[in-house]
This record gives sequence, C-alpha cells and structure tokens, in this order.
Amino acid sequence: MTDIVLYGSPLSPFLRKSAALLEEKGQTYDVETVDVFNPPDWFVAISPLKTIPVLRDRSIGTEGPMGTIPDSSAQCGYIERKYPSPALYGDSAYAHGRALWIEEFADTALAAAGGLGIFRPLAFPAMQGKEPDIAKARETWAGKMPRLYDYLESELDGRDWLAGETFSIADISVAVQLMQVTLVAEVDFAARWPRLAAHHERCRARGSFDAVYTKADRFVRRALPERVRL
Ligand SMILES: N[C@@H](CCC(=O)N[C@@H](CS)C(=O)NCC(=O)O)C(=O)O
Repeated sequence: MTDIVLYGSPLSPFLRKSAALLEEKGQTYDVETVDVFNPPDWFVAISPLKTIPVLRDRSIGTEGPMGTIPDSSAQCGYIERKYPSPALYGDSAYAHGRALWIEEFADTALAAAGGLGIFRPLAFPAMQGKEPDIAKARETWAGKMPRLYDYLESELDGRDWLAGETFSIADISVAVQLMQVTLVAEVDFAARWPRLAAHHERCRARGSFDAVYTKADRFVRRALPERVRL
C-alpha cells in the first residue's frame, strides 16, 4: 500500500496540484473519491474548512485527523519535505518566494475566475441535466480573465518557467487552473497570450497531469460532450 492518499475528486484543480507534484517526484499515491457537497462524516472530521483535497499519509495515521493535511498548499509543502528530490520550490531563495506567490495567485485569483466563473456555470448545470450558464462563463472570460492572463504573460517574458530558471510548484499551480477552463471551454489562448499558451504546452508535455486530467475529462465529457466556445 502506498503512503499517500488524496481524498477528493480529479475535478478539483487543487487535487490535481498535489497529484502532479507527487507524479513529478515519481511517487505513487491513491485517489479516493469524496463528494465535497455531500461528504461522509469521516471526511468532515478531517476537513475543517469542508474542502477537497485532504491528503493522508498512512505512515503517520490511518484513521481520523492523525496523518491528514487539508489544503493543497500545505500538502505540497509537506510533499516537498517528505520527497525532496527533485526540488520543485524554486532554484534560489528569491525563486522560492516567487513560486509561493504565483501559487497563491493561482489558488485564489485564477481559481475564483476559472473555477467559480467558468467551470462551475458550465459543468455543474450540465451534470444535473440542465442548460449550462454560457452567459456567465462568457462574462468571466471577457471581464475577469484578461487581467489575470496578461499578468502571467508579462511574467513569462523571456523565460520558460514562472519562478526562477526551473520548473516549480508555480508552474504546476497555474497549469492546473488553466485546465479547469479547458475542461469545459473552447478557447484560443495562443492568439492573445502566446507565452502563456506555450508555457501550458510545456507543462502538459511533462505528463505529470495526465492521469488525473484524463479522469476529470472523462467525467466532464459525460455531462458536457462538447466544450463551449467562449
Ligand atoms: N485553498 C484550498 C482550496 C480548496 C477548494 O476550494 N476546493 C474546492 C473544490 S475545487 C472545494 O472543496 N469547494 C467546496 C465548496 O465550495 O463548498 C486548497 O488549496 O486546497
């Protein structure tokens, strides 16, 4: 049995963040599905903020809160300490600080716009057999996304990765949030944000997101066979 299990859903970009970091470190892990909107009692006991994912390290504890870590940023910090190689938190002290900043930017601003403003209005109604809220997704895409993507585009001027010279948690954090948009929407990043689009391709080519993204895509496609053109 592997040490690490992630409770949640591959539909969560935050679960994909922790999973991708484990993949990058060559670690095996389990994903156990939890419906965050209808969680079992045992999950409520280990997720004080009632969010997914929660990580459990079974070598520390197999039941209750012992061995668990809620919040993907805390999980990733833990994974980095437990499995230090390869180091994925920046190649200098400054790059480390920048990586934490970009992770925060992705987890808050990108997640709010792409997750709440695009993924949810398109995917959630479709999963309940209702019409997707295309107007809301288009409003977010046109109104909120450009400022966020413009910032990342400027950060990628003259470099391949978002923090320092090497791939890091900053790149993972941004890629998993962009995927939340591409899971449900047909969008042309490359026309307006060519550096961000190329960065996304570089991240995807590493293969560390494939396993969980494929599961998420399969799930979304059952409810929303065609991505919505924004
Ligand atoms: N900062 C948290 C955010 C986790 C989060 O918001 N997860 C979403 C799913 S993607 C959730 O559990 N939402 C539950 C809700 O909105 O009630 C992390 O990094 O783990």
